[in-house]
Amino acid sequence: MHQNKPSIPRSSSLIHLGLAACYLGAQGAMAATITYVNTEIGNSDNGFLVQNWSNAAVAKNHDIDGNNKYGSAGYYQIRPTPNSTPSNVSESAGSGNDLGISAGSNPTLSLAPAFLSSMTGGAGSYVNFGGYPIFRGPDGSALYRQGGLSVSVSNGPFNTPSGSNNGFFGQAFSFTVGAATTFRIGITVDTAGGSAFAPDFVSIFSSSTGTVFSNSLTRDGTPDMAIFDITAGASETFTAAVWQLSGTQSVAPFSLVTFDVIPEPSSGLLSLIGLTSLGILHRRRRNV
Ligand SMILES: [Ca+2]
Repeated sequence: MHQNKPSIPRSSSLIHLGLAACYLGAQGAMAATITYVNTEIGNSDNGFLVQNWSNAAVAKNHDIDGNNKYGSAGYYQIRPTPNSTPSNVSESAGSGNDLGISAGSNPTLSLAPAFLSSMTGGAGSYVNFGGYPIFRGPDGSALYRQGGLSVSVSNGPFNTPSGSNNGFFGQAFSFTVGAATTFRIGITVDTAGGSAFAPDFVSIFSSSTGTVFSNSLTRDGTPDMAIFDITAGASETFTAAVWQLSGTQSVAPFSLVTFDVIPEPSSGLLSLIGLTSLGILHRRRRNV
C-alpha cells in the first residue's frame, strides 16, 4: 500500500471516495458480538421471576428496556397447556420446525421479533407432562403448565468452560437477523420437572464469534433463563444449543425464548460521536 501511494492521484474527490470506502468497508465487515449477561433463576426467593417473565409486578434482575418484563420485542412460549386443565404433549418435530406455532392443539404462543427474518427449532420432541412448572402466559396473567421442545444432546464430545472434551450438545434453535439490531435474548431451560433433562450450559454460536457459553447452570428442576446480549448485522445467523457433561447426557428441553431490544444511545451521545468522527475526518484531510 505505502509503496503504491506516490502513484495515486491526490485529488480531493478521490480521497473522499477512499475515506467513504473505508467506512463502508468497516461497516460491512463488522462481526457480530455475543456476550453472556447472567442467568435468572426462577425460585420462591425471587417470586419465581422466570415463570413471571411477562408479569411486570415481579422484579427482574436483567430487564433492559425499562418495563420490567422479558420478551417485549418478541417471544416463543413453547406448547403450554392451560393450568386449569393441563394436558400432555408428546409429538416429534423435525429439524427446521416452527417451534410448535402451527400445532393443532396447545400451540406455541409467539410474537415474532420484527428484526428476525427466520426462527426455527432443531429436531426433537414437543413435550409437556405432569410436574412441569407453571408459567404466566404472554399477557402476564394467565397460568399455563409450561411445555418445551426437547432435543437430543448427542453431538460431541467438545470442550466446555469446565473442561476439555467433556461435553455434548444438542442444537436447540436457529435464527437469522433481518435488520441489524442489538438485542437481549433469554433462553429458558430446566423446566422438565427434574434434574435429568436440564442442561449444564446454554450456548449461542455464530460463524463470526464461535460458541459463547453461559455460566454453569444448576440441574435441579428449577427454571433457568440464560441471558445473552447480541449485536447482529443483517443476514447473520445464530444457533442456540443445550449442553450436558459427558456421562450425564440425555435430552434437554428449552421452553421459552424471549427477545428485548437494547435501547440505542441517547441522541446527545450520538451527536458527540458524530462530532468526534468529523474531527477525525478533518484531521485526516489536513494530513494528506
Ligand atoms: Ca436450575
